[in-house]
Amino acid sequence: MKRAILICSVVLLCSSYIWAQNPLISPTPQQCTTGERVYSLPESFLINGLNETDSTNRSIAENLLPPKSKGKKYWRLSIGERGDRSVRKVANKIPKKAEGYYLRVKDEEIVVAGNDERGTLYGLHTLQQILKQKEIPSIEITDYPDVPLRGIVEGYYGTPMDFPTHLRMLKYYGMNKMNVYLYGPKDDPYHSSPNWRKPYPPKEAGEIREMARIAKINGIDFVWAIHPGKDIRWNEADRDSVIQKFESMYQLGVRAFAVFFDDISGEGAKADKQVELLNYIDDHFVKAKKDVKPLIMCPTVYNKSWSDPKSSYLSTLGEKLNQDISIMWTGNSVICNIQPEDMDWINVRIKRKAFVWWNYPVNDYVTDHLLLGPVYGNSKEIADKLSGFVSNPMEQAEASKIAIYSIADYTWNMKAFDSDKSWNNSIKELLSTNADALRLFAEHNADTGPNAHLFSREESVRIKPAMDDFLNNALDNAVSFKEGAVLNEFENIIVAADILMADQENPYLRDELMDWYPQFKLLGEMGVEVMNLYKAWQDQYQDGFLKSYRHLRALQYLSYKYDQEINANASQPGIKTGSKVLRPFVDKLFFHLVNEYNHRFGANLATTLNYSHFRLESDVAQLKNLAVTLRNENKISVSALNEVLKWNENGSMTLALGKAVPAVEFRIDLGKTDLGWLKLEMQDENDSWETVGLTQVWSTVYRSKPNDVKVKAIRLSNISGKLQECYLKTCYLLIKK
Ligand code: LOG
Repeated sequence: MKRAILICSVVLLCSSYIWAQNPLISPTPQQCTTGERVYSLPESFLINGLNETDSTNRSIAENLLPPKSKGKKYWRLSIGERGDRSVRKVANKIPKKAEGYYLRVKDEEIVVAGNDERGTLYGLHTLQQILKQKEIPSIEITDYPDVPLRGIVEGYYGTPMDFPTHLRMLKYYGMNKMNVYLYGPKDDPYHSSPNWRKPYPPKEAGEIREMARIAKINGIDFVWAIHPGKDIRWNEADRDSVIQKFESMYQLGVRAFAVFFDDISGEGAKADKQVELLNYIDDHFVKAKKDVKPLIMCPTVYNKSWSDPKSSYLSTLGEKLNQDISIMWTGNSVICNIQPEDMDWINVRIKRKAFVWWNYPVNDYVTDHLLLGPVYGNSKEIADKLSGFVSNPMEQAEASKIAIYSIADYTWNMKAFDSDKSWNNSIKELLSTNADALRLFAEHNADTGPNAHLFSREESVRIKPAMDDFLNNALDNAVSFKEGAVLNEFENIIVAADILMADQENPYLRDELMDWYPQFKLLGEMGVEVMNLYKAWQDQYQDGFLKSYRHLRALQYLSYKYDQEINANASQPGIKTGSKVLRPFVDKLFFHLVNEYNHRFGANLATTLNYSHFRLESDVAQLKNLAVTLRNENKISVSALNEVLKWNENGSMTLALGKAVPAVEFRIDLGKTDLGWLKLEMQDENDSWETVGLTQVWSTVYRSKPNDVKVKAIRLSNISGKLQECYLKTCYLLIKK
């Protein structure tokens, strides 16, 4: 206890002092003390120990400052690992922890002493951060990670990051002291079906080789993952196909491997067969190679909500899978936060510490939203209950850095993790000159919107109380309640959007988010105008009211069109910003004021904002919360599902259209050609239901053409009398414009 208090206080001391100096060390060190003395930066280093450390550390150390030369003020820098002569004098201070290091700045001399090579690398990364200031304090840091494997699983559906982005991101992971990167983009055809058996073509092979090399020099294990379960046959030929593919990756320099069995059903999902294959790979490839890291697998049942108490899937893995193979786990559901008891639940079953695959900030299930808010929700007491913790990012790589920075911080030093502070720092790091603009954008682009996983994030937390107060009080014609703060927020949004669109500091971020900023600006403009509408109402200024009203209608339409046209090919198309607090605020205030106006003046101004009257109803758990959108004014789409859809016996899904609409064509792709179990019915204008045959077939897409009949609803039901496993790849109804 006494020790804990002591450590706490030194951390505080360090951070407050460091705050004054502006140096920022992230991830947060375990222990850090600063002394009274402050030095101005030396001009050069005389390095001691270069011959003993590895080539990566050597080149980082040599590039910190120019070498000692005539007329240049120099300091001595000693680097090395436990046991090296160069760091002998601090040998007893080096933490006996994997990847730990000790760093000291004292009397114009710096020592960086790692417990191992990677520890030294991390010490050098910390030193790089310290050297960013003009003046540095005397400092003593004892540091090591909480979680053994920390990093990224690029495992999302959608466009994989491109080659230059991969290289840039690998450096970022390394600088944040992450040590593992799992390569498994679902839409790389050589990772999954159809081409997992084939070697990469020369260009892609060259890129993987380079990625593995860059990962290595950044202290990261590059793990290449295969996803064979969609069409694997449990025979020797396919077993050898996996080994051969791994061998071809080994030839490219890959020294760590994973096998993912997520989002599959049928033959590939059998636990004993998976175990047999994995143990074979482990015994005949991984262990035989000597220089390959322990194998990692992602199970088919990768979260608790899918685990059937009657199934032996998880216990088979626990009992039969070689002990050195890691098992991944997303938590209680596909997308969720993790508590200690959740880890206990899985760990006893799989008889090892689970390797957490955290599905954040990934947005492949809500591609019309960005998840840029603070990282929060996971327990700070799970470090010793897991073997690894990796984050699945968004397709927007640069923007994902906001979350990645904090996940690196969290996994390094859980107890000290401060979500808001880490989030603020990540933003400054990503865009220093325009950090305020980016922070504003990020705080209003954090939530997922409605989704099948029922995952949500806080959004617009700072301004929400003022907006709630406004709606609760100002509408009763009382005082103009905190109007200033709300108006100011919208004005700032317009400015921030312009600044971000014109940003020159981080072109990667600007280009990636370029489609989002105009929508954000429109929202700011709507906000300002709805406040004008409110003022005109207060002042009983009818002309002003009508002018604002017309402008608002135009802005609403532009925002709607924008959402319809941009990001149109994504699985959940469109661009939403400020969807949790800001937009509902604008809509509610607009609706209220226009209604009041109509009431008082007997007018008939339109208040409808929601262009879509469509609803999805279902007793199938995975379907009931899927979003429905209207595209191009004639296509009513249900968002796709990535995972396997378990359509229960007698379960049905109804697309209710709100009124009778002239239907042209209905298409559904369930990833299967055998759809005898599915009944399609349509409800006509008179509310009667008629069964329609799913007849016309091409590829796996089914189509029914009801000759422009007017339909009020479409219902699909499982009539097979048993559970059906399929996907939901496409589902839409075309109507006449
Ligand atoms: C997939 C993953 C996807 C994520 C979020 C796992 C293990 N697999 O539902 O590829 O990015 O959820 O949509 C998944 O999470 N399936």
